[in-house]
Amino acid sequence: MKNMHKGTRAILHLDLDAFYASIEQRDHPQYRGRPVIVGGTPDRRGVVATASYEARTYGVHSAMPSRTAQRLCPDAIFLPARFEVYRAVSQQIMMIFRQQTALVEPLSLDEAYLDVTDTVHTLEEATWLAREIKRQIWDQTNLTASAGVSYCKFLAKIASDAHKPDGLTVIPQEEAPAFLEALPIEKFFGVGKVTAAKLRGLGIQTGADLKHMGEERLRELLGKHGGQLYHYACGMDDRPVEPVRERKSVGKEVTLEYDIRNRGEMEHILEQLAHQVERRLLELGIAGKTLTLKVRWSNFELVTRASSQPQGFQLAQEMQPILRVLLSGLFDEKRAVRLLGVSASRLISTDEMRRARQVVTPSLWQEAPL
Ligand code: DCP
Ligand code: MG
Repeated sequence: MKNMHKGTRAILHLDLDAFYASIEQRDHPQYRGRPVIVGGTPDRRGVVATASYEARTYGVHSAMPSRTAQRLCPDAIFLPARFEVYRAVSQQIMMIFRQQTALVEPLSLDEAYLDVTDTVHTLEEATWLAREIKRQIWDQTNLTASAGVSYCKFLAKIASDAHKPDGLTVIPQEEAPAFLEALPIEKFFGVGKVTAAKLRGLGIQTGADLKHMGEERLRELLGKHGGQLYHYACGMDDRPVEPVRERKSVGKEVTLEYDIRNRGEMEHILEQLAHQVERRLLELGIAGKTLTLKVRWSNFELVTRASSQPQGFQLAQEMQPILRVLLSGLFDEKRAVRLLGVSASRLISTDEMRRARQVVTPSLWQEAPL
């Protein structure tokens, strides 16, 4: 195989398969080969964090209400998440990545980009390296990962998703145009349900359609993101792999499909956002001391309101009452909202939070006879 062109990068994307569920099957052999769902229980309005591949054949997937999952797959085994274990495995795999290159950008506990341009000479070598990393993950953790190899982040990520589980997919630069032309728009980075529906409404189904539409029209339609999408459709993505920086906040926000005025609806959306923030906090083993609500009104004006919680917060149920108070400070029945966001900042570790919450039991109480 010929050497890579000067200036061409070699990017790997690695993503573990059914991460939480695979760890549960690894640690509980009696669940292997069976449909396992990690997440909230069906009776308590829980949601699915992830499902084993056995459960996925029934249509179960992440973020689905657990009750729906149980209906689809009555034999499913529901297990609570063990974040401490998942975090420890995550540290193991990130260590494997960092042995190969310092340019590791984790995206979540089980997923990272690696820039191995300086480690390999050819795409073929990059592929061997990906195989070697998969082998090391298996040897050290007994878990499988899927890998994608390409010349940019966007394609490396799509490649790792192409043949899950335990896949290894390479998209060389010369094959990228044909691959992208056939790619459904939903697979493009940043295209969610709303954008996809909008594009499909205009008859745009694939990367080829995006390309034909041209940069200008896409920009008119989707703003700055439209321009980015056009570049992706042309196989251009020069975003660098960025090793982690210190995290200052954990937040989630959503631009609504339609502007809303209804307070109940806003509270419902904030509840969902709080759950997503909770998940990230639990994954990272941290808590917040400041909770911020962000609102963008329909005229694009942006406002935030924050509340300080000295004992720290981590769970959605702890955030919800605070968010309701923050919302009532902003709510205006005459104004419509187009974006809502929730974020946690002034981050502390779970241990620090526990210590801050510890109430010293008076010794008198302990010694008092029953
Ligand atoms: N996760 C979650 N809630 C979601 C999505 C994911 O709690 N809505 C958690 C559980 C997953 C882990 O994050 O195990 C990693 O997410 P992935 O999207 O990589 O999904 P999986 O690793 O479970 O499956 P896949 O094989 O598709 O990567
Ligand atoms: Mg995964």
